[in-house]
Amino acid sequence: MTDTGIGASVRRKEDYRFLTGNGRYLDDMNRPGQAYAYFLRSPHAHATFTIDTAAACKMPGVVAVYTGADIAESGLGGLICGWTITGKNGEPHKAPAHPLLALDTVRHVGDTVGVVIADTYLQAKDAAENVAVDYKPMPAVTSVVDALKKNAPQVHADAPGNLCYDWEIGDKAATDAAFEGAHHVTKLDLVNNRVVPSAMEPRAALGEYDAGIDEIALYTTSQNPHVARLVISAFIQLAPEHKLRVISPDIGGGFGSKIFIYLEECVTAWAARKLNRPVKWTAERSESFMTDAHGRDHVSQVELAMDKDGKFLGLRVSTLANMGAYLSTFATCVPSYLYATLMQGQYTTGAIYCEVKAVFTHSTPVDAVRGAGRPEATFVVERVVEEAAREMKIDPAELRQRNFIPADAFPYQTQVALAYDSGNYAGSMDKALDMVDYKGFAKRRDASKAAGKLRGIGFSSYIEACGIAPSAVVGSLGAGVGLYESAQVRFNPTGNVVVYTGSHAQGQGHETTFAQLVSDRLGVPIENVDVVHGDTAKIPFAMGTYGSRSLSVGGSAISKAMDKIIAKGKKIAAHTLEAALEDIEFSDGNFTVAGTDKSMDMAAVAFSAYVPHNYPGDELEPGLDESAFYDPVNFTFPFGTHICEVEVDPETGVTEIASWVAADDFGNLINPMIVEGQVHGGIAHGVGQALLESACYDDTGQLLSGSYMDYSMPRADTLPEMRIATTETPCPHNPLGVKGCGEAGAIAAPAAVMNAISDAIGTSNITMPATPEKVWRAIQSAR
Ligand code: MCN
Repeated sequence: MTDTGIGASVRRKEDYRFLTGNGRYLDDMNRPGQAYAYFLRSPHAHATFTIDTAAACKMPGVVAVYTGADIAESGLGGLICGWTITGKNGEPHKAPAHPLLALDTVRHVGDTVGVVIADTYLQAKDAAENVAVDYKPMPAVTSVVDALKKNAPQVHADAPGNLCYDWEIGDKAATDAAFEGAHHVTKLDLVNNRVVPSAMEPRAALGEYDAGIDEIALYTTSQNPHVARLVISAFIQLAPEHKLRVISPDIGGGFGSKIFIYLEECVTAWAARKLNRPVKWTAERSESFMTDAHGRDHVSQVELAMDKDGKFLGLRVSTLANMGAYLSTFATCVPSYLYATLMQGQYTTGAIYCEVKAVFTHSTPVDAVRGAGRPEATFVVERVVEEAAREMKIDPAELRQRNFIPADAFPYQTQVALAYDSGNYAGSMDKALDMVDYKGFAKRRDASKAAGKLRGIGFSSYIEACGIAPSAVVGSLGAGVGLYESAQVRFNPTGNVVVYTGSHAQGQGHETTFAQLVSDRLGVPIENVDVVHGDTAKIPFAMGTYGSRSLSVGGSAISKAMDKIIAKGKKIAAHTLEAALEDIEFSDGNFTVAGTDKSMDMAAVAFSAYVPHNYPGDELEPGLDESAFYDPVNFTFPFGTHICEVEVDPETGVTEIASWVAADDFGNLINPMIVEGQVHGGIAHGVGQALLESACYDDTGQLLSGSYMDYSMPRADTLPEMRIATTETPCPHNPLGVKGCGEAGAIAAPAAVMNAISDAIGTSNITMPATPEKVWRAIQSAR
């Protein structure tokens, strides 16, 4: 290992730019003559409306005011969901229309009824006050449970009973049979609270039209610019597709919320062309709360059947999942294939059945937020396992150990479609137990007790399927597109390298880790490797970043492109050194004729590639610039055990996280420091959900926690020092042997926190977020 190669904790190359205020964020970008868009949002969760824009159009600086009728007149399509779920009845999910601007009915607070475009943002905002919208409010429903009740307000006429789909996975008969023979069954009712993604940078879009060539450049905060290009060009009827260039500059956090196609970017691009003038929009924070896709929001019942030794015989899960008012781009797959397929957990459970009803409500659309389905699955499995341990009076670590899939059982076909690639679950548990000093816990509990506090310990042994890709697999599960990744590795004549990657970072450090891959393999100094992402005019068609896929899929595409660079380099070296191709060996950045001291380094090969004098025609083209597309055969399956210790004050219900240890397995690590940072961020995310965060609606559908005055985020002092270790079980099917790490903490953490609180207060009857009030009440009810 070099000090900049694979496995080195290289400092992040991009941080100089970020820390010196030179990041290129969208709101800092301006185009000559640009106008500003202000979107008019519904204050009601459910209403019919009429709209009159005449007065607003006459306001100072106003360039145009558009409504749903204008959009419909232009023949623009609505937003679509790209993943089809086939229900128990054999029919596809219900997909009601989602117009870019509402036509005559609004279905959630923040639903968009019009857009004002003016010379300045304040003029647009002022004019919006003069758009006369006559709302006729109607009853609304925001809870999944209520939405399924008879006579509940209906969100869409073409989704009767508010049901989007009723779907199942697993063997129901075998699972029922397992329960019949069980010694003990543990049951839990669980709520997975709705969260707001809260990226530091709000969403933004800036459309610029070039009438001379009929092209739109759309700057937008997208995690996947090519998917945005494909979909938005179709929505706004700009053909051919490449007439839309999507540029997604530095992104200040996404956490999933910037994967989706949103109406604002479509309308901004469309209006820029219609007006032949750049149009810019940046969300205000309250708009982010109302319109960024939310996450989670499940209500579940789970039952675990065991034999007398605590062996897991069967798991039965029934979940209601909130879709919100409209289907966001990937909403349908989150509570189905990204959720129920993880119900095997790390265990050999013999039979599993999970059914999911996806439900429309008058609330903000729900889609993927960091973890997307997998935190919800881990929460279900790990909460019920911990409760089972308590009921069976078996130590929770021991109960897990009795049920772990053994290390020699991989690849392991689960009961719920997935085949785990590799793992050593007992190994990560052992490491975590060592770190936490499990034996010393009783002493620590006593010490807390002496100080008037309740101490608890909670485990979360999570598994996730990430590296979301295999095109064949996701296609067979209903995805509208394949999910591969692309890369181009381009040498310049002077021996430095530009990597064009289809992955796109929102803070994950790709410019460093991807450069490490190149430096390590091709022997180019890391400072001579630049990584370019986020511009459809520069990078090959690609699928972007989500599902912790960038290293395992995007990095593997880079690896494949480097294979081609080396193969080409060998040809150049063979020609230049007048040797047979099969005699050329490549290592440490040098091409050497085997058994001789004749060699050329990478820089010399690159220079030769661009200044050839006598390359033999068809056999050897000039240039050293190779592309690759990589489509893996399977997901990757990171795993680990997190152990959280809490201290609860029984007088106030305040929970303090006393310690956190984690033993994670992400296969081979490219940059351990970046990985650790990702795990820290993920844990903070999950702790936020467990202790603080909740998107709450009142009975009329108002988002009560619609600002940071009411929506509480974790801060540095919410978190303890986190001790993170890794085991390394390489992924067997990608060339780097890596697994994703970007979501692991958020997946593991909620269950660990809630298990620790339950242990401390002696009851599982507590829901997230475990606010002091709820904890205090749970303590009183358990007395
Ligand atoms: N890495 C590594 N070795 C490994 C695995 C990963 O060195 N074995 C490095 C990668 O090269 C990359 C980083 O760790 O620099 C994360 O890699 P990966 O797990 O492939 O995840 P992605 O880069 O695809 O990022 C997506 C993931 C997701 S899905 C969310 S949501 C998320 C997250 O990452 N959102 C984030 N981390 C985030 N971090 C920040 N700062 N901001 C967000 O919005």
